[in-house]
Amino acid sequence: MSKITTLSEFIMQRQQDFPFATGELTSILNDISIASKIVNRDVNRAGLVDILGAQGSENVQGEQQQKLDVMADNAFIRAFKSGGEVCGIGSEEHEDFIAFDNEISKNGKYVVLFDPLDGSSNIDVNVSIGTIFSIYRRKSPTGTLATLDDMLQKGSEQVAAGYVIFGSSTMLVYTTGRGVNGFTLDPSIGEFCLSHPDIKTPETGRVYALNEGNLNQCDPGLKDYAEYCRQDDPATGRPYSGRYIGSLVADFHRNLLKGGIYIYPTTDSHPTGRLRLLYECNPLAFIVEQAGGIATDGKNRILDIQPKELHQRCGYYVGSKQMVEKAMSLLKETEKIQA
Ligand code: AHM
Ligand code: MG
Repeated sequence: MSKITTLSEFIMQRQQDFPFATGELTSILNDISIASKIVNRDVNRAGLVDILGAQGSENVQGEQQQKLDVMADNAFIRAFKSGGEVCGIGSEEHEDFIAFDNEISKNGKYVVLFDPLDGSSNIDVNVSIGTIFSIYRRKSPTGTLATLDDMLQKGSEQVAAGYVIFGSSTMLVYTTGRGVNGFTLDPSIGEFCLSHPDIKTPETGRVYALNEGNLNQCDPGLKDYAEYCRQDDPATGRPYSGRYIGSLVADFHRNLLKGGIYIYPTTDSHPTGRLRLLYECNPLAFIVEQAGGIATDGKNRILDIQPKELHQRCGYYVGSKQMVEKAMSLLKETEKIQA
């Protein structure tokens, strides 16, 4: 049997790769791992105890919050607040960012932006859901309260990002800009164990994931791309398989491992896109690039977009390099024909 490497061991080993590392980022990643285990426990019990269903309140995007959203949000905020390395957070569940107003946190060097439980409409039907996080160095001076500017940084400034998928097993996948590694939770020992070292996403794949119900509402070039995906061409493996879970982390995770493209374009009902740049698009873009893939809003590299507001949304095309490039070229061609 080969030696098991736990997430904590791995994080410690990696800390030694950074000569001046002080261990703060390491602590944040450990806090995330603990909060993830708490959320995992609650997600697993969701069908057993009476915590299913909407809590009755709406989040800032006007969507119904599920109880588990709130629980996950609380678990992560508690972890970051008590850890002392994080001076403030932005969460998909809160209209404003939260600056931790205590002496220890004010000295924290980092901010974390996160979606505590993405795909929450899937909770009631037992479909995979996930947590997504993104860590930045603060811009404001230590010793003061975190500011909005700390939160509104380009994705290229991320120092770490990752997600936890609560699926048939629970996995934590993260990057600090030196490749992508995946850890599977072994429930019998309560540890995330290195199961997917140095993940590289295939250059191309055979899966396209988009909500085809939106095709009449979006850029006509996308219809052309969907048509391309359905065409018969054994040389390129087409027709591709359409797979859309409707749970970003799950769709992304499958494509990362197997190859594929995930698309959520701008549509008539979501003219600026549905997914949030800071909580969803940036962290997954950092991961996909580290794994050899691409993430764009249709025109710009996601990681180059300067955010203007906390809950900013954008169109999203993410996945295997060749597939995203093909989608972009068809979008451009259709644009030219229409001009
Ligand atoms: P959420 O953050 O409110 O859960 O919304 C994000 C989710 C993604 O997980 C998923 O890919 C997408 O919204 C599904 O949207 P749609 O139902 O419009 O296809
Ligand atoms: Mg979300």
